[in-house]
Amino acid sequence: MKNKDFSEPSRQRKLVGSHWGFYEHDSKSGGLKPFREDPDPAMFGTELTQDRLSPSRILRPAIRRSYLEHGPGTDHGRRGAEPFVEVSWDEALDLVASEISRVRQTYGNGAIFSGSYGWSSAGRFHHAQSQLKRFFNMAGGSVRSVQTYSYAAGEVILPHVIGNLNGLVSGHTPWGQIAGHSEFIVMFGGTPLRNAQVNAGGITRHTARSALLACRDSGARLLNISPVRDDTEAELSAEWQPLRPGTDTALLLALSHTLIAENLHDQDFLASYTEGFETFRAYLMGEQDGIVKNAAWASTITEVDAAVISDLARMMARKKTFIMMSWSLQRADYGEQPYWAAIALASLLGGIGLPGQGFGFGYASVGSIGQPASPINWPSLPQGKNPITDYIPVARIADMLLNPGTEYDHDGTRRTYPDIKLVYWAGGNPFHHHQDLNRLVEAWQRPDTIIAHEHWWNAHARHADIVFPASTFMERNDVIASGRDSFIGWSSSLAAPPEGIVTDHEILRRIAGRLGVEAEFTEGLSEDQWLERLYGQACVNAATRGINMPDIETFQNTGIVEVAAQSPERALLADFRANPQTHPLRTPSGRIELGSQTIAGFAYDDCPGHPAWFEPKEWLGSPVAQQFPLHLLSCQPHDKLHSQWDHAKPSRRTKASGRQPVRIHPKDAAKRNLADGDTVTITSPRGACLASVSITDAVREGVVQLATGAWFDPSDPSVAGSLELNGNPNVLTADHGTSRLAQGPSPNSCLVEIARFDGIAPPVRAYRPADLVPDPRKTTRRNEVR
Ligand SMILES: Nc1nc2c(c(=O)[nH]1)N[C@H]1C(S)=C(S)[C@@H](COP(=O)(O)OP(=O)(O)OC[C@H]3O[C@@H](n4cnc5c(=O)[nH]c(N)nc54)[C@H](O)[C@@H]3O)O[C@H]1N2
Ligand SMILES: Nc1nc2c(c(=O)[nH]1)N[C@H]1C(S)=C(S)[C@@H](COP(=O)(O)OP(=O)(O)OC[C@H]3O[C@@H](n4cnc5c(=O)[nH]c(N)nc54)[C@H](O)[C@@H]3O)O[C@H]1N2
Ligand SMILES: [Mo]
Repeated sequence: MKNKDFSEPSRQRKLVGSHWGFYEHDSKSGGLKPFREDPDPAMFGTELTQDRLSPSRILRPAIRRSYLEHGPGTDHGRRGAEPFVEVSWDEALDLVASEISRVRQTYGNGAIFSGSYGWSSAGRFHHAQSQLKRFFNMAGGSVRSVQTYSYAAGEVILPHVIGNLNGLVSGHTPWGQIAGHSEFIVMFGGTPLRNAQVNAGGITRHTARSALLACRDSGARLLNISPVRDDTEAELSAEWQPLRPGTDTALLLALSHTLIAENLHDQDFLASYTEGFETFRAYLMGEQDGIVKNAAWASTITEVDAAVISDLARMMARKKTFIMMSWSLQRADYGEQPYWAAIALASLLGGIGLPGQGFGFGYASVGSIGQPASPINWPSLPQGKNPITDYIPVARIADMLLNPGTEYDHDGTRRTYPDIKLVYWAGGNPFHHHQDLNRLVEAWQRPDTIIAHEHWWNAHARHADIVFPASTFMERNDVIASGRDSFIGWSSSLAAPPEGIVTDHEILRRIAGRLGVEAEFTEGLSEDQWLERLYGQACVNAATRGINMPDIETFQNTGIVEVAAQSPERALLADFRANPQTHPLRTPSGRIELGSQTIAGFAYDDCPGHPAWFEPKEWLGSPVAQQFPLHLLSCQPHDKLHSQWDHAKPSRRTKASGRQPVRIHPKDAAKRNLADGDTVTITSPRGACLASVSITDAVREGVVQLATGAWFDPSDPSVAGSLELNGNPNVLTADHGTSRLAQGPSPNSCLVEIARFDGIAPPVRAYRPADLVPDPRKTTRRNEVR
């Protein structure tokens, strides 16, 4: 009998792959319709084609006026406040090539920053950031960034505690080992399905909803611990335990304290599988600081009843308990701590490595968490080697630009910020992702040159000197695959880009030609040949696992090849649990480190050698709350991915009076005399934006929620810190590292005040194209002739 390694659909179909799933070409409308095999498709994707050619689209290369007149440097004009001049492709490409050469010759490649953080589009070849990194690696290298905005604090703390990133990025206990096994699922930050619509690199079938429903149907008790009730879907009928934002660590410590005080902790597990319990216990008992981290202590911090905390600990000890925690909790001051404290609590409960027990981070944060891993290593664009070794933690971008030469700490190292002269960004939007955008605008004035590839005249493009228009994901073919999913897909171009617009690869190829490194960059391959090579590599990787893949024509004609997961589903750390001697963790002790000598050795005042509670710089218990009494949570938007396609219908439809809605509790609204739909000013110690009021008791009192993604729209870009008009929360958030350990972003520690905006609010202008003016050099020349 022939063994079928892949499922081959009987009919031909054309698909487009994106971070939010696959869609089928709809030959009738010329647009996209949901992929019929996806049980729970992200519907917003079907409408995006309508705004592909919206007025926001960048159609030609463009250069900031003063930059065109005066060249690189910081003496002329203000980035973000100036009109642009459209120029020919040749002129823009020549200019960029000569500027890269100038910076390399004058300062060296260490003065070029190509971190270019951002999700760009799905697709293994046309991944803009990979293309850019490959380009610079062929041209002498550049300074890059490490970690993510998603889970930087988690990325740094986890290797110290469990030796790798399993249970955070991949390797989670699969859903099949939770549903039917867990009796009690405690979800810190909930499991909001709006986020599971999305998955970096794409997703074939959205299964998070059915996985959660299976947990419910198996009879498990579900508890949502969050300031926001609908962080679990209503259909799950989960219980809700609200708490003050940013206080989960105190709650987790008190749960641990209760277990120990009542002798409910699993001492065998602690003895065999953990290191440093005694350090942690002494901290909980207050042996050094005199503060006992008990339920009463945590109650004043979290505003959760002490009796509720103690009962919760007892319930956790009695039932097979699984601890889920969203990625959002560590995107806050001291974000390392809730993760470390959650692992400590799971260790005290003793179920780590068993089905239905233990911990995991990010279930429903993206769609693939808990899906069985792909048996095949999917290929991606080879980036080559970067001759420059310098890097920054990703969220320290403004610090770097504002403070060249300054020292800072990072995970046990002492580093120095480089002096960056040229910033090149393709496929990310720092004016979406970074905190304290008013500060970023000032930092953005520092380099000699800023180059951007974009589709739209968003703030990222508007704050650059030289802008290249790139084709969108629906205007090119690509190979789609996610490391956490068992498929490889072929994305077929739906429409040609506007005339003259090319791919990121093609833009970089043309610059590489001017720098004399085209052959290195392309290896002599066309884009089609690169796609063939990537698929060929996938076939080779599959063959090493004994899996037979279809030929490329079949692949392209059917759009998706799915391979069955081969290995049996295993709980996170199952091997370690089965035998800690033969499967030690990659920590210094080989065990789960509840106390870490390594971290203690760094002697950081903001991250000691065990899980600990620190008051966030901003939270409802801090002095800042006198003036700014509301805690702002900036969650992910349900109607789009980050800032992508904010100009398009699905996103615009959810706004009120054209602005991003801010959710507020009825009592907080009443205190401020606010009605649904009112335009309000939200103010923090750093800036202010407008938004539209949405009153709901789904948010806890004292908490407001404003999704990210509204395009940054300062009312007066010529001055620092003007009122933002569109409802972008990052003019409010603070820009400092989670701690000296991870230096991760901390947007969720942010206090604000809200007031009604009386009078006529200025209209949102974010979706208009940039001001395009005639070439000033031509005007001058004409004047000279006259
Ligand atoms: N306050 C607050 N801020 C946050 C967060 C939060 O929770 N709160 N979350 C953070 C997180 S987790 C993340 S990951 C970041 C996300 O931040 P980003 O990933 O930077 O956000 P995107 O909007 O996805 O930016 C992608 C940009 O690339 C462009 N683009 C898309 N495809 C292509 C392409 O093929 N080529 C080119 N050249 N451009 C392309 C899009 O138009 C868009 O401008 O935001 C972070 N910021
Ligand atoms: N539709 C859509 N999905 C997305 C994205 C998107 O832009 N759009 N972005 C993707 C990306 S890049 C990422 S990294 C993930 C992020 O995934 P997450 O980090 O999990 O997502 P968030 O929406 O930031 O936060 C989830 C919930 O955490 C709660 N929360 C916030 N602070 C606290 C706290 O202190 N304590 C507790 N207990 N709860 C808290 C908030 O109420 C919020 O609704 O989402 C991904 N999914
Ligand atoms: Mo993210």
